[in-house]
Amino acid sequence: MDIIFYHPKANVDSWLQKLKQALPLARIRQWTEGDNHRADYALVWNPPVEVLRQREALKAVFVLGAGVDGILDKLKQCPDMLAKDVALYRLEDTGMAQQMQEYAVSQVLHWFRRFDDYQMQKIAGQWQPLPEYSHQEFTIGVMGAGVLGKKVAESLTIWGFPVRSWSRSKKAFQGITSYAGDDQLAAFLADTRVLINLLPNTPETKGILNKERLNQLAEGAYVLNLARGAHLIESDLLAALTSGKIKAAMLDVFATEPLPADSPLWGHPRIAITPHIAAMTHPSEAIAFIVETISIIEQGKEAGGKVSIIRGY
Ligand code: NDP
Ligand code: OXD
Repeated sequence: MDIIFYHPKANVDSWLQKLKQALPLARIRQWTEGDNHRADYALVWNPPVEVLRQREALKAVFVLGAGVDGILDKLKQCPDMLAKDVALYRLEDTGMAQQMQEYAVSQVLHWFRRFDDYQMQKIAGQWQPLPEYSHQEFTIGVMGAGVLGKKVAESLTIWGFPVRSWSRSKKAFQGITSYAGDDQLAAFLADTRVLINLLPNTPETKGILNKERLNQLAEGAYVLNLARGAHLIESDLLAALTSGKIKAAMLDVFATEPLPADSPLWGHPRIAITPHIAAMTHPSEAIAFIVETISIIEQGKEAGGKVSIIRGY
């Protein structure tokens, strides 16, 4: 079995070493320019078209992350990048759900216990206990109830917050109120105090966090964007922060990454920023998932993590 690997930023030697340990019988190589030899599988992140186009013997491509918007955008521009019979897989969880839970729980508790307000008071040298928030007025709304959204929503129920989710199809998760489809979006947003975005970036969800949607949230709501910068209209968020409709936001993803030095988001006192690290791909866990999936494919069975190119996630 031949496997090609391409990742523009990762430690390639370390990946190759781990892959060779996990698949000792496979021939595994890093893709380099001009390589047009056969490969059964391709493991990629943001690949140039040449990594996949007309690749002899290719059975499946593994995207080395959870989101597939990057590769699907490229496929739209170059439809011959992937032959119709080549399956596309993504990483499901592989340690990312726990990272998302840690991120979301720590930030929700930070806001709930008013540590943002106390930080402002500290800067002003003010000693002033503030009224407590109640769990009942802190409804958490998780957009996207897939592999990551479900786990994040579950981890917040434990703290006693009312938790709701929004997805395309209705869910029956214990302790979580499910809203589904465009018809129920307004009801989902109404009364949501903390909005956590874990949607995939598709033509339907692009720009979904806009003025109209932000205005439907509870007064003084909080926004946590953990999915993609393309979901959020940054200028609409800034306006909603100025009006007080939104009290604070924490953003891990941005319309342009790295976030440009002149972005007004940097200096905003009510916006916290992390550089797209909410959930990283951990090679060992990712490789375990890929090895298992290849074994299922080789047995001619259906494996999890298969992307629907038509659906866009
Ligand atoms: P999944 O594909 O498992 O879940 C996607 C969820 O979104 C599903 O519940 C789906 O509904 C819902 N959804 C999709 N389209 C719509 C729509 N039009 N309307 C309503 N709901 C919709 O994805 P993951 O949970 O694995 O990942 C989510 C995203 O998180 C990734 O696409 C990626 O962009 C982002 N991400 C960010 C990271 C970071 O470090 N910041 C790291 C990893 C991922 P249904 O269940 O009905 O299909
Ligand atoms: C991913 C990401 O999609 O890191 O995996 O954003």
